Amino acid sequence: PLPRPRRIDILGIATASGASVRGCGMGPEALRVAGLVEALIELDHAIADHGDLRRQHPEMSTNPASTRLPEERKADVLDLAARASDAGLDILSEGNFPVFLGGDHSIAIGTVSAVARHCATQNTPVHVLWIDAHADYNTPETSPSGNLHGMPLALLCGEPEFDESYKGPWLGRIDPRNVTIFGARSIDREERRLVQARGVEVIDMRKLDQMGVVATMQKVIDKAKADGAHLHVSFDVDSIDPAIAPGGGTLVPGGLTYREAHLVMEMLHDSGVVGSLDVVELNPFLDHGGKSATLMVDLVASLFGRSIMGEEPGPMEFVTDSER
Ligand code: B3U
Ligand code: MN
Ligand code: MN
Repeated sequence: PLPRPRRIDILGIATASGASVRGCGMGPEALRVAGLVEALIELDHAIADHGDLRRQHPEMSTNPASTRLPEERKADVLDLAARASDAGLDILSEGNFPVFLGGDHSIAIGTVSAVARHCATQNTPVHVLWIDAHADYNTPETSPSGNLHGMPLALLCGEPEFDESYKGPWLGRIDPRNVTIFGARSIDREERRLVQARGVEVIDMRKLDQMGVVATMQKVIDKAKADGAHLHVSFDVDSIDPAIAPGGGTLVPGGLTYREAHLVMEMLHDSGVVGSLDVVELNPFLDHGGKSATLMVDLVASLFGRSIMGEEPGPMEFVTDSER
């Protein structure tokens, strides 16, 4: 089972600046209202909630549609990424398990950067499991929308099309060959060319239909274990089928079922290789009565040891990256 972290530290990054649909800035609060902290306490975990990072000033737009252009939002994304990176690094340095609540998926620029900076001090490789309907591997050149939530992986993997203006402790911190995208079913043409060229592992929905969760996830877990890696899980709510998770701004039909998603989390728990988690793209404004938020809380609980037969939680082991 997942070696028990000293403490699970929750940090919200309340922003939609990486997206063109607004509302996922309310994600952290919706996850709290849906009982995230209570669910983890019920599993006997120690919890600290650090509250939310957010922009200092209310959202303003100069364009008539009252939606700010991607270029106007970029500074917010990178500012929050820098703050999330530092806050995440503090949490990891103390030996705690960060759970980052988005926010759109651009928050992963900061969160994964925190993990990479921490693991560099421990000589531990970082593997990333990106559970998502999308690949989020566009560059400013290939992006059809200009939205940064469609680009975090490409930035973290050091695609050369990100110029000086994107510099920070995230550029090129991740080896694309240590990234697995899981649940994909909407990848742009140029984006597909890039992930293939860089050796990113893509377990798309077709592969999942054919091979199932167990075989595909076991490969991800075995690879991380063989490498002695810290596995960062970045969970985009839109990976799940819109019928059971309608609370997202960029829904794509044909997603993970309820049981598939839980099995992923249960296997990750049992593997003991996960060291950090993002929960992103939950849009409470579009959700149906908290349905998606509640599902996400239940999935996080599965990752942290909730099981149907309710086996006793393991001993409160303290694991650090140097001990992996
Ligand atoms: N690939 C498209 C759409 C998209 C990616 N991630 C989300 N949507 N959430 C893009 O804009 O890059
Ligand atoms: Mn995403
Ligand atoms: Mn997505």
